[in-house]
Amino acid sequence: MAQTDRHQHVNGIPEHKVADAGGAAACCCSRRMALITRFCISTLLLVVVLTVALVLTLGGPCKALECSDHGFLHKDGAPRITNGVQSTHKWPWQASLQVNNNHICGAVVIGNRWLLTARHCINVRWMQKLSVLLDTLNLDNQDAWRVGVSKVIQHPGENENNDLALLELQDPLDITSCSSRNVRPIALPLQWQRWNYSRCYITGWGSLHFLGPSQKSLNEGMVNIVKASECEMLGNDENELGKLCAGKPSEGVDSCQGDSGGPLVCEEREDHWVLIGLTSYGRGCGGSSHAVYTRVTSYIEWIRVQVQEDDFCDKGHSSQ
Ligand code: 4AZ
Repeated sequence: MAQTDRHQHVNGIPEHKVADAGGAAACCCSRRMALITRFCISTLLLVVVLTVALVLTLGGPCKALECSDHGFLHKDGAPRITNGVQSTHKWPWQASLQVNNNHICGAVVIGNRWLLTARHCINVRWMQKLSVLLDTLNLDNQDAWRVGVSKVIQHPGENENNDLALLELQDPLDITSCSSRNVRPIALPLQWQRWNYSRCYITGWGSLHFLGPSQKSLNEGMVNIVKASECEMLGNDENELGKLCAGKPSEGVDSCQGDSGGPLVCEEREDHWVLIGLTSYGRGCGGSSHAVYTRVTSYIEWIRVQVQEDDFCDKGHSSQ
């Protein structure tokens, strides 16, 4: 009996209870394993969700620019024109049109392969030597981006009318959201767009006074666009339809030689800019009259026909 008792009791617990306790321990252990597994899976899921959110917030993998990306100033970029001020941020669509690496005119990036400039800036004898300098405020900057021009399409107009030309690049810019280059096309307006903008700027490396030297640093000036009826430079015949007048004669803010072909842009909504004009001509610089700019809205259809659809963006494409 005593023997039996000894067998039946382990540490004072009857043997069948000991067996039960062993089962309970195994059961408890597997439940703990299940809890740990569940904890591990939830932690893993949380990490995956947070990573996806982070990647989405930071813009995801590099993507090519779309029409809706045109016209935005880079916030992280560093911006005179007669009586303007030196630019302290980079206007990312601004280019210098050069012959043998010398600045002759301004130009404006409008797509992956295309820029606009003034037609009077083009001389066919220079064709082999044309390039554009991008991504710089200073023309002496060794880090600036030079791209050759492979083709020029001049508007088939005459005299100082229809003063615009398209420049096709030898190599496409292929800017992506991850690109370190501060280059971005300007947004083109719609063909029949009317405007009433309060902030418009001209930019360029042109001279600070008539017959002065062109500048190494990019300059900018805030100007007003005035109606043809208020502009001493324009008559009212049909040839004037492709032009507009802008400037700020009261403060002497004006474009000058070497600014031609460069942009007149207006802020449409915060940080989003539209190309309204191309610097064309004037009576001296910084005097009492406004200057004349090629009216971009008048040439949207012409630009669309020359530039293949895959590289054409106007604001009508901006919701893509
Ligand atoms: C030029 O010769 C030029 N003040 C451009 C603009 C103006 C005058 C001359 C306007 O390129």
